[in-house]
Amino acid sequence: MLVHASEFRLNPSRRVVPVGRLIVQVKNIGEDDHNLAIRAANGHILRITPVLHPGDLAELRIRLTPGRYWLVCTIPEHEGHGMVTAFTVRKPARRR
Ligand SMILES: [Cu+2]
Repeated sequence: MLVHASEFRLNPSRRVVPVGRLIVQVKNIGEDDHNLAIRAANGHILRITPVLHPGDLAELRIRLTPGRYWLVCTIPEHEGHGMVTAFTVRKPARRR
């Protein structure tokens, strides 16, 4: 999954991903500093990048169980300005 971060939104390339290992690449395409965290439904931050300056790239790697998760920028007030979006981790379809 690739995520573009800018003022003030997070734009992920996918909103549904299969269960298992997930690699999230994030690029700050904006003009302010941002970061990217993966947040679970219980509010826990599972992974977080360092602060990304304009043009910076970072990568998060994680194994996730099925469910709903959030991508969020944790820089003060950025989430409230719109830098949060959900994605879903889904079990693979059963083979026939
Ligand atoms: Cu931000």
